[in-house]
Amino acid sequence: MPEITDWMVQAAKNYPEIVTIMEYGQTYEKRTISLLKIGVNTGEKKKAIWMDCGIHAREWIAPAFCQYFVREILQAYKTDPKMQVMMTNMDFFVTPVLNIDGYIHSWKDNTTRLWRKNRSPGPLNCTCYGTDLNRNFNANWGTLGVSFDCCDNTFCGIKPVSEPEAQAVTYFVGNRREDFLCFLTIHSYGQLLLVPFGHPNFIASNYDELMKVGRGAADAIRSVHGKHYTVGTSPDVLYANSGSSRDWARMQGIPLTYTFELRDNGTFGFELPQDQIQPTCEEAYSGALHIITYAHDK
Ligand code: ING
Ligand code: ZN
Repeated sequence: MPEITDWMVQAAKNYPEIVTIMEYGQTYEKRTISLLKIGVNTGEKKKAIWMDCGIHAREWIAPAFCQYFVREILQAYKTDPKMQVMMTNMDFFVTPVLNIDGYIHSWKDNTTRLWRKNRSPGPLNCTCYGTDLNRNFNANWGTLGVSFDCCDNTFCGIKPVSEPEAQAVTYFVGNRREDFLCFLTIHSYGQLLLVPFGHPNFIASNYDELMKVGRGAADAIRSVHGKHYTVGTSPDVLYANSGSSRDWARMQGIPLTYTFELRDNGTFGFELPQDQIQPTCEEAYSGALHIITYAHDK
């Protein structure tokens, strides 16, 4: 994690005119949650793109992807007129690691490698640690695909947005909800592009658009290394859930909200081999760029 913090500082140093670090919250263990704001300073009010990685500790390919994504858009900014236009009209807000405490815990040793949740202690009379941050947002909280047992991996917390990491995103994004065209939250694994909503009783008003753009992104992904990504809602693709950040963001009025489930399909799962990091990032970049370009051009 100090490596990722150093990397953020370097990015801001190397591109002082377009990159700034913003601190927008604290984890349970009092670590600072920060993001990179990337865009041309026009002095005007701009539209925005959200991307967060590492809301789940063990999904190590996700923070790797956020760093790859930032490097690529910064490179593209130097030479690609389209990226220059997009960075003039929009700011990119990228959080490389949201669940910092959990991420550090998952790096500790072999027994903690598959940690998923954050690291807040359970409620009274529970000796287990951690809340599933992607069940803790204020979106049909506590209704489906969650556990109220604080020892479970999908423990949704004692109330909506009980966790400081979920609070940080809720405040930051909520305060700028009209600016955001797009909210991308990056997970692994499964090779999926999930659209709202996780609750089968609700359908997004722009479901057709979300599916159309999602399928375009899946096509873009397939064209890079031939990998197949499935597009759909959680209940259609796997199982229902509630309290996800993606559903919350859509309920805030952000039109294009997606969960990326990166490689693989379960052969290695969370322990994706090193030689797949680069190709996974390459294909996911083209998928993300498809959605972002659509959001910008619309
Ligand atoms: N998956 C996500 C999770 O929060 C999800 C998203 C939900 C996928 C429901 C499929 C079904 O569980 C991971 N891997 O975190
Ligand atoms: Zn996840």
